Amino acid sequence: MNPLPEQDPHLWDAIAGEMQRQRSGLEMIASENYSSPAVRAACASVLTDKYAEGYPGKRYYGGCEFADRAEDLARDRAKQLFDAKHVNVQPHSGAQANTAVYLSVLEPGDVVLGLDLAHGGHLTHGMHLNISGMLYRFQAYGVRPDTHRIDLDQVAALAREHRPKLIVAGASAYPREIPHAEFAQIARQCGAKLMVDMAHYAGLVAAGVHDDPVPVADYVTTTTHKTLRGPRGGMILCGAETARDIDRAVFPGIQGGPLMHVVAAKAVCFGEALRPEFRQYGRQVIENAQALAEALAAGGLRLASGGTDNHLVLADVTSLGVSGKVAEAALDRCRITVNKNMIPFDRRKPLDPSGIRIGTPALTTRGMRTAELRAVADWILEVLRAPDDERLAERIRGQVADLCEQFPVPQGDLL
Ligand code: DSN
Repeated sequence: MNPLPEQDPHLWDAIAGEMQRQRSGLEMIASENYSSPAVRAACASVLTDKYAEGYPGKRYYGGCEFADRAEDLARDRAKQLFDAKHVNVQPHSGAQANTAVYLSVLEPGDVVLGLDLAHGGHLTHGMHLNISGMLYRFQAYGVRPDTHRIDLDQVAALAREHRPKLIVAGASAYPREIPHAEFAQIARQCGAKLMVDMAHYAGLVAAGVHDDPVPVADYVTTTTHKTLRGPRGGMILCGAETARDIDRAVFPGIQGGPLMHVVAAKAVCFGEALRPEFRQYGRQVIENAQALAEALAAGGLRLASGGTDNHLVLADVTSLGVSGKVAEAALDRCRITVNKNMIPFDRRKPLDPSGIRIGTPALTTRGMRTAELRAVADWILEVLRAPDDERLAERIRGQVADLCEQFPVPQGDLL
């Protein structure tokens, strides 16, 4: 029985409101998804009560036999899923995973290459207000102005000039496949290690529909809650020779006790991703994103790189006369959730940029396919052409509600 409505009605209002928001709106934030009832059951389990500092078989607390079992399941399944030699499933988040790799490989002041935040990078790839940018000397590479694809010539030139100790590949808002092998070659040529942050597309890698960084990268970091569709958290994959250093960097380097309920939920997530139907899910995420991209482009939206080969589309909404901030708010009123986003070479500012980022992982989890994504693209275009039209918004809200009813979220009876 759920004790919250009676015991803590104020908090329960917030949770129930979020549940209703998820059910009745179209979640199109590219980094979000709907976890399964089984993932959430593990998250809500008694493992939240357990201290298990250390690793299976080597803990600093007694009573860890069941925590060990859960963590072993998570590690073994992740190794199988990604064919990795070593896995650390304890990072609380993707940011922690990245920070642990930096701690293990770098000394303060070392030079690192990372994708410019304004070109789709992530704040943990050297943003000046993030610990990565404070401790290490990141040099930013970008995308090419003509293709909006990563400028590998620039990466190679920066590598020759700065001799980085680490090259970071991976992105937060990049609609194309990351060229892992090319990054690995550049890293080898300049004697750098390669870290790939596949947080956004880990589920696509697991599904076999995105180039796999594990065979070529020294370190692969990820979150588990985006395309991978698990609980909110992080993970590091690496070779046997760096396993000990990575484990030490996570604990005791940057974290104390692992969140064992989340580790257990990661085990559930990896088990789900190992099933054959997850491969179909990954394929559909990409097909849906491509259908969305084609329909948006046909309606006059300029797309970064002209389209997508992954789970997201980056659209320049100024081509329809609105800013990213206005677009996000207008779509929100219609219960279509996206986020404003810088586009490459944006002349506007991060808090009111020229673009929006739109993703298909969550809608695909609801079972939507290309026909539904084309319909959603048409609604997005209608709203962006008339962001203040309240009668239009009312109609779109109705259409969104009908679609949501047709494709319920997998929330089950759990919270
Ligand atoms: N905040 C995540 C995203 O939306 O891409 C990355 O950590």
